[in-house]
Amino acid sequence: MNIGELAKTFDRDGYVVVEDFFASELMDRIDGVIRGYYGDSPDFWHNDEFLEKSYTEVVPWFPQREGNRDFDVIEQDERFQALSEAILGEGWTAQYCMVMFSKQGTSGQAWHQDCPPEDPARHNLNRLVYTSDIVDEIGGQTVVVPGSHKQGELPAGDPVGEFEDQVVLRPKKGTLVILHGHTWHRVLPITGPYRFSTNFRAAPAGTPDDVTDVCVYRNMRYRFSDSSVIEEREPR
Ligand SMILES: O=C(O)CCC(=O)C(=O)O
Ligand SMILES: [Fe+2]
Repeated sequence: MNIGELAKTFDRDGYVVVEDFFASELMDRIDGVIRGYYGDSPDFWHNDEFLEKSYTEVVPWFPQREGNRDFDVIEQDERFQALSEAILGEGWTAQYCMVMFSKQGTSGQAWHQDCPPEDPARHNLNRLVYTSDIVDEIGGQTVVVPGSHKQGELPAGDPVGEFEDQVVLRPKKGTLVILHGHTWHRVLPITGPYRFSTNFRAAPAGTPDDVTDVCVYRNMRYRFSDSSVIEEREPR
């Protein structure tokens, strides 16, 4: 692994994919912990307006907030930390670990930016770990637009339409995907039984903890802290 090269790719594309970053046995163990937590049919916590407008159907879990220590070994991996530092710079901080679960027949996630892009320096970093293969038979592929972290606001328009230059990622078990919060991204619908990813969010020095409170979609800006649509967006 050449950390300098990976950081350069990240800076150019707004994301970088590293296959086989985590050992298969570790992934199997974490995968089991997550499946055990969700069981068969987790409940949704978002209100209906969010589900209806956002085309985003995920059930989040913050294991470390509940005292679960199974995920610490990933967070503490030295290569993981070194790559994070190369991308975020000195003084970066880990925010939280969040598992995002989607069940069969749900729409995945619409196009979004995790936080508003007006200040290019103010952003979160997604460090996404996949504990089992994302395959076309199950769906839930992660889609990104390369370089869009430097192109400002996600254009208003069809929340789940296609971009010409989009790239579909199919991360395998053990793959690490590092994704800039301003990069335009989405998750395709889930056709198989379920799909999840585990996100170790981090941020550059000085980033407020609530940097991802407002999410930018193609049809709205949504604020999670009070479950409200703070801006409706129309294509020009
Ligand atoms: O689960 C994924 O592959 C992407 C999730 C996502 O949008 C995020 O972590 O901000
Ligand atoms: Fe996201």
